[in-house]
Amino acid sequence: MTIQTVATRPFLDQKPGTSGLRKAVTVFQQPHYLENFVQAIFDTLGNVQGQTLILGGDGRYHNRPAVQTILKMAAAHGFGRVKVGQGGILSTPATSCLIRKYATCGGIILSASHNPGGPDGDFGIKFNTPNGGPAPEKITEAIYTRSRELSEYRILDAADVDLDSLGTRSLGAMTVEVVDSVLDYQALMESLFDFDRIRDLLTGPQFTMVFDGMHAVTGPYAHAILEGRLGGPAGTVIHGTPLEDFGGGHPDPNLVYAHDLVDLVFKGDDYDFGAASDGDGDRNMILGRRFFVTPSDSLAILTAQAHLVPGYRDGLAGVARSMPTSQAVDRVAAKLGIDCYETPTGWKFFGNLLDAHRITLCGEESFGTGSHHIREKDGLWAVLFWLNILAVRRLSVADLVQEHWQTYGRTFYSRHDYEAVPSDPAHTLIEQLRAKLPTLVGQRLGAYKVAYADDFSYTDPIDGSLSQNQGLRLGFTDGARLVFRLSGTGTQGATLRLYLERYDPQPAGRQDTQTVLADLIALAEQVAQIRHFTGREAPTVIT
Ligand code: VG1
Ligand code: CO
Repeated sequence: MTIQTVATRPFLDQKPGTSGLRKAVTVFQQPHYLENFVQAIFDTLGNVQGQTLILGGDGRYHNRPAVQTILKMAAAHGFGRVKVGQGGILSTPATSCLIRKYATCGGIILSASHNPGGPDGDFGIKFNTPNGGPAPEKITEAIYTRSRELSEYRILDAADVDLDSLGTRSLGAMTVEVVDSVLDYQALMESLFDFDRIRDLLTGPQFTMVFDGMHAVTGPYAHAILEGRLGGPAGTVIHGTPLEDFGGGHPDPNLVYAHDLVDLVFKGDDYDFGAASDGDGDRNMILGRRFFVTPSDSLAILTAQAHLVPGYRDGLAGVARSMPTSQAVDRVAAKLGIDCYETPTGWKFFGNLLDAHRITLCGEESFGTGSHHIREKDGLWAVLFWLNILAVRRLSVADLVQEHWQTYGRTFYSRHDYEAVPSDPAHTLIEQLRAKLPTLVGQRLGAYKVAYADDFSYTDPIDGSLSQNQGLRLGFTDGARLVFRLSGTGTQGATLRLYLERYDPQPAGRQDTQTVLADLIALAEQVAQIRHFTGREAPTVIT
């Protein structure tokens, strides 16, 4: 086995977005494309002699060959050990868990998260730092810079490693340890939640649930924990086998893409609780019987009920939400007398706050919720948190949410996505609106008066780093908001996200969110000319 030094030319497009480098599979299949990016990561890390790396992915198409390539490159760079999930499978939260538990120098996650997979789908790669979290901007920038200048990469000339049987084997001077994908993660969950109580709930006659793995990475975790350890009957987990193309589906747990689950929980009376996760297992959607819990409300409710859960019984240091996430959690934090931070979109911005013990829980409107237990959002964790609360309270999901609204008021919230629209006009929309913002402050728009209008920028309270241009915000005097931003995870054209929010301190009954938000939707069109710039009559996805 010899170490080869392979001449290469830089690809100029290896700029990580909101969460790692995401491109079409065909882009990653170009000769040297993956190798160049991995070389850029290793160069940015510096001396890795004898270090341990965690490696795994969500099982999508190209996962296995990419794992083999990265193992051989790690061996050529002098890593001492790589812990790789069995079959190349590790969810994003499980990877974060392993990095922290074994104090490694980081980990590589192969995933394009909720983007579709298969030969015509997307692939992605993300580097996580020793705290278990996504690399912060200064590291992703360094990786990008390095990717634009490198001229060679190093790789061991060796046969593929067996990824399917557990245990250690050698690859050159390096040890490859194929680990159970679930065990360490499951142990962490047991340390946080009251498994006995959840077991009573799942095995009792009063409660039925269904979890949709969407043929993505969470299947094995959900089978082991919900059905195996917690006694949920067979069939609790549907679509629980990871498939390279996610069964042709779009592994994004929302009302549109998780339609099989939505049909089960919304059409019949069979289920009290439904949940789903995404491609790499870091997102969650929570449903009650014919009831959808918005992710922003979910974060607020977990915060309000955290004292019922063993791992959080001693109180919360603080909470954080991404800027576009609704202000529902702010109101709970105010009542609890704890700090609430507002960060830009993307989990990497929570890392410093978690490391500095400023916050315990955090979340995003995009079906992401998590805590200080790891440094990624965590889909199954959120499901277990909900189950723990329900096991104690013995209320229906709808009743628990209604109770929350009665106490804190209701935040009507929705996100409208215009996916894969032409890039240039989408950017023009943002630029024109950005230019217009200062003129809007103090103006009356319909029933609303503009309190502030700006392009969100964030100074990290721990390391002082500044992140600018994080989304256009239009805030009204009554607390309502409009937020516009372009996605940093899409791979085709541009995706415009419009976030709408309105607060009602004394909500009456079950009102329809889109109806309540109708005048804000019209206002957004008026200020930003969305139809004109996107060429679309309506959003692709409404959540
Ligand atoms: C989206 C979400 C963001 C999330 C990111 C990664 O980013 O809006 O909240 O952190 O995806 O999630 P964007 O830039 O497309 O809006 V995942 O589950 O893809 O790791
Ligand atoms: Co994800």
